[in-house]
Amino acid sequence: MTKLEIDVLSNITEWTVEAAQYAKNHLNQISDIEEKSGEYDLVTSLDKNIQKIFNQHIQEKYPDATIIGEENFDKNYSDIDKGLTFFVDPIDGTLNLVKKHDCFAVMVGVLYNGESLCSAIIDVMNDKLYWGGIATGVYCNDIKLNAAQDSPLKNGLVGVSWRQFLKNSFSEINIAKHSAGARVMGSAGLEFIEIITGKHIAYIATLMPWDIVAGKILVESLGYKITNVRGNKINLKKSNNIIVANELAYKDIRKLQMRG
Ligand code: 2AM
Ligand code: CA
Repeated sequence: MTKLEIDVLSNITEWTVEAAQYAKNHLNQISDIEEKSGEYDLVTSLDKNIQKIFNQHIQEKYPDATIIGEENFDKNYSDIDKGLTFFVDPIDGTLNLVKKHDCFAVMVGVLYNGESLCSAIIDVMNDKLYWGGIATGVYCNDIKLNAAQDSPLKNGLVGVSWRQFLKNSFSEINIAKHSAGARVMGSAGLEFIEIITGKHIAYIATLMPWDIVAGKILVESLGYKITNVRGNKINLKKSNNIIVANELAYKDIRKLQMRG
C-alpha cells in the first residue's frame, strides 16, 4: 500500500503543479464561459483543457484506473470500489476564477479498492501545494502539517457554501451563531485547506464527489472527522451534505443539529 501511495503521490503532485502552471499561463485567455446547473455554476475552456491534461496522464500511467472527472461527460461509478480511482476537479472555484482570477484550486483524490489512498490540492495563485496520504501524512510544499487539535465550536470560524447557507437546510445559521463566525471561500478545496492549516474549525457544505475526495483524504490523514450531516459515512457516488471538523467541534455541531 505504501509503495503504491508513494508512486501515485509522485505522479499526482507533478500533474497538479503542471495544471496550475497551465491555469496561470491562460488566465487572460479564458473563453467559452458556459452555465451548468445555473447562472453561478460555470465551466470554462480552462476547466475542460485541464481535465484533458489529467485524463491523458492518468490513462498513460494507470491504463486500468477509473477516472471520475467533473468535466468528463461519462461518469461511471460502478467500478470505484475496484483498483485505482482518480477523482479530478480541474478547476475548483470556477466562479472565483472568472470573477477575480484568484481563490481557486486544482485537485485530485485517489482511492484504492474504494479506500482513501492519497491526494493533492493546489492553491493556484498562492503556489501552495497540499499533498499527502494515509501512510505519508500531509504536507504544504515541503513542510509537514500537524495533526488535528481539539477545540470547541465557539472558539473557531466555520466555512460554509453561500447558496446553501441561505437555504439553512441543516441548521447552518444556528451552527454559525454558536461559532466565532462564518466564512465563505467559494472553493471546496480551499475550505479543506483552511481546516488542515487550523484557520477554520469546521466546514459545512453540499458537494459533489470530485469536490470531496481530495480534501477528505487530507483531513482524514490528519485525524479530523468527516461525515454527512446525519453522522453517516459519505457516499462517493453522489452529492453529499458534509460536515468536517475536529472531534470536539464536530460533537458541538451534531448536538446543535439534533436540537434543530
Ligand atoms: P466548482 O467551482 O468546481 O463547481 C462553491 O461554493 C464551491 O462548491 C466550489 O467548490 C464549487 O465547485 C462547489 N459546487 C458544488 N456544486 C456546485 C453548484 N451546483 N454550483 C456552484 N458551485 C458548486
Ligand atoms: Ca470544478
